Amino acid sequence: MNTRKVLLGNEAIARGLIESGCDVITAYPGTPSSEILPAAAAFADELGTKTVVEWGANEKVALEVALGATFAGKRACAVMKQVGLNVAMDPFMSAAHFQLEGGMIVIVSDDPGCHASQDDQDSRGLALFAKIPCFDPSSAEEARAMVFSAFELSEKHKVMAMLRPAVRIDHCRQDIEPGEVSHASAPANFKTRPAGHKVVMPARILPFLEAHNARFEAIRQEFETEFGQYNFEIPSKKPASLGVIAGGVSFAIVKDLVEALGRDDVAILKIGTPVPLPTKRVEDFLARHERTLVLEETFPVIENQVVDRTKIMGRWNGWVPKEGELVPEVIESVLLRALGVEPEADPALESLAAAREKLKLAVKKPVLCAGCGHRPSYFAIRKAFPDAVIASDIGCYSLSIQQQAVDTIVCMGASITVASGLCCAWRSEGAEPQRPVFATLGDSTFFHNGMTGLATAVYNRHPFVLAIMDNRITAMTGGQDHPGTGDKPRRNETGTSVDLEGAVRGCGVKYVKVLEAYDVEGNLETIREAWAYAKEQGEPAVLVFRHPCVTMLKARPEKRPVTVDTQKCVGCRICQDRFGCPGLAWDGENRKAFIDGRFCVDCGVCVSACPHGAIVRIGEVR
Ligand SMILES: Cc1ncc(C[n+]2csc(CCOP(=O)(O)OP(=O)(O)O)c2C)c(N)n1
Repeated sequence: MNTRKVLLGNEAIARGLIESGCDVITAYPGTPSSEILPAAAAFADELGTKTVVEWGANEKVALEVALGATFAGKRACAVMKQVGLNVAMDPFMSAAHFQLEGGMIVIVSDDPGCHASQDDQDSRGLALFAKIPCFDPSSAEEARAMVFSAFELSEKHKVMAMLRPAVRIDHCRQDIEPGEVSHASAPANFKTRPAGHKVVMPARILPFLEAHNARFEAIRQEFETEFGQYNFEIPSKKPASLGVIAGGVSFAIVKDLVEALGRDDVAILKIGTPVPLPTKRVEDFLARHERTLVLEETFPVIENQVVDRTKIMGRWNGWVPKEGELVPEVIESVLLRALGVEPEADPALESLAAAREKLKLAVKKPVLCAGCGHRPSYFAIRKAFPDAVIASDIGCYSLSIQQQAVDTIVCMGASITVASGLCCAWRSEGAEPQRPVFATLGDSTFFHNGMTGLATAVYNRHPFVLAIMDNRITAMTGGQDHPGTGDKPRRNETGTSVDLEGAVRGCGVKYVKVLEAYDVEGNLETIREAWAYAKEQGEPAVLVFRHPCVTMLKARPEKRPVTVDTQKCVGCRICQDRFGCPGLAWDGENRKAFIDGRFCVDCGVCVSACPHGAIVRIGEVR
């Protein structure tokens, strides 16, 4: 019987984690890595392992929990997206220097092309910075195999290893032969070692550094030999006129292209372990080719580890674009130019562009779902204070930028601290804020990195209103649980839900009120009251706008169907520009709004969006 399964790249990685006997898997969600932890929980349930699978409140927490497990000799793994590694950077650097007892992998998913991220940073560069080995898969199957190798290498050298899949590997699908669990760690045992073994202290660091550098060089050798299976050459059939060195999905793309173009004169060196670079193999390849194109995403990590780059055509001399994803079209054009062929315009792409032009297709802006509780929350804040500065954060609610209700976004948790900074700006002139200051963030983001900022704001007496948009889930990344929900990824396991309002009060906030997010009119007074309190008392006030995420509702919500009274609609577009629900469409010919039944979910909230009373309920609440 054929037992192969088609798995998502992230599922293949998860399968590798369970099969390789990883004992503790922790993560904080973030595209493109989010599916790894839930898939690991599902495989652990299916195979009946005792694997601990847990979400951390943020990536620093996740990495430290995994590290703690390795201190007791267990195999552990922490999973995150690339910007999550910035949050975990502090323990990441410490962990890199330890002589670990158990195997440890950190899986960091990169997002070249910024499909769902604020930047396209290359985590391989941070592996190089920390001097830890990095595996860069070019397929889902290889990513799964690399999990085993990363644990073996980690245990051999007592070093943390990185697996760095990029988005196209995380989200590709490939058929894979699943295996059984093939490794068991020794029973948990914290060995009290002579001081310094698991303690980073300045006095102990120098010998750590020496040992760390030595093992990095030893691993470089092993990437040429024992662990060298991920680095191999596909020789050209004819004498090569061009060499290509490629890593990650760029290898898979260029390999297919060279075959499809029938170029027998191109040799390819695949690099699956870019850090530390197996320099002998690379230099040997460079010596045998007059010119070599280097394809990697997104930072020149391979390129920069080569001392003599004179034969390299890469980012350093402009052959490869410095930004943007290396999608097949880009690689094809770079490859052809490197071969001295001027790429021809693709007729299919040209006719697509012409069709787009002809149809005058409007660019669809990303919007909140119909019925989302974030929309009326922002609408109410803007209605109460049209001149408020609203420092926002990263989550679904950042889409309220379409409602002209988002003034700043920096990174997770920064809404609160930016609001603090605004208060400090006015305070530096001896004045109180000259405009109402609001910070807005979601429940998951509050637990991720909001609490420390809030405690700081209370301590320093910063007068702003924090609105927590509590939809009881981490929605933007696909609906993961967090400390506020209390649910856990493994079947039959329950956690404890951390009380959000209690956490807010624990940070020292005295003014905390919970609002039903849908009740726009009813909330206006409380919003005004909260700002008055913050200003008068000189301290933060907190409003929790609560409404469960509509895409994850467990109960059927009440239906409150509405229609637009065309007699009353004056065409002011406030419902379009300030409320912006997909269920509220615009009739350009008659310059009136109308309800688009294809998208409307009958939540009835838009009744509050029209200042002219043109959106009206029809029939009874169902
Ligand atoms: C450091 C970091 N980790 C993870 C992410 C991915 N991410 C984007 S928004 C978000 C949280 C969203 O949840 P919440 O704050 O509850 O808002 P919601 O989307 O549910 O409205 C996450 C985890 C990120 N952008 N940055």
